Amino acid sequence: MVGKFIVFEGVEGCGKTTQLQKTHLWLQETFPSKKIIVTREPGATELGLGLRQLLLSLKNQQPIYPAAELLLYAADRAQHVEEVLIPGLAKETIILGDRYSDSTIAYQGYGRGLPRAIIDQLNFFATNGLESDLTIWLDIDVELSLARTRRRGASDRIEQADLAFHQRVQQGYYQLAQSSPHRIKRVDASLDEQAVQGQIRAILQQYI
Ligand code: T5A
Repeated sequence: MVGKFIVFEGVEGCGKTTQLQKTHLWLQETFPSKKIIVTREPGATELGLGLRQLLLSLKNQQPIYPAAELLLYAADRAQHVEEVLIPGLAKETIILGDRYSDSTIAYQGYGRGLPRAIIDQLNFFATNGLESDLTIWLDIDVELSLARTRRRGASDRIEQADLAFHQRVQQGYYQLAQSSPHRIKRVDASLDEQAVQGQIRAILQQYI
């Protein structure tokens, strides 16, 4: 098997991080000789960690305007692609990513209402055309997923956006999955952790 880039996407609290960790362990057991790494956006590089702090912290007194937010996510992605993804894939690594370019379409496009043509251009510029090989979309009702994040404790800047924003983001994922059915596979993320993991393994078993 050559290097593969598998991304987990979805609204806040859909369970990506939980499922990514379980998938990582399972793939390590299944392919013991294969290098498998986990990465995320924003914040996979040193530069990205600084950008993540700027983007998500509630300490900033000034609002971050949508265009600035878009450019900061693009900067994080450009660094991530060069520093982590391209070298990893060249070494035939399986890379499990927590969010990638579809997040920008869903959040800054559908959520903030920024033009899709600009987002597509910026995504292409930041990634040099590198797409995920497979994206697993954890589909869940937004009110249920936000309730999960609230149970976990303090919210970050984007989690605190209003319900209508998160519903637009969810609509964005739905549209993306409709338009790219070969690359984006849906799982029902409202089920318990084991059941969600079962769906993911079934997809990966077919894929790998
Ligand atoms: N963003 C990101 C953009 O706006 N544009 C972009 O281009 C990019 C890349 C990233 C933020 O940046 C935005 C999106 C985000 O707002 P983040 O901290 O990485 O910030 O936020 P999330 O990616 O949303 O991560 P979360 O940790 O909030 O959510 P996860 O990873 O989806 O969920 P997880 O696994 O941490 O689970 C949340 C809670 O639910 C429980 C877990 O135990 C946990 O408490 N849980 C379940 N409970 C019941 N049943 C299940 N099946 C459960 N699975 C998990």
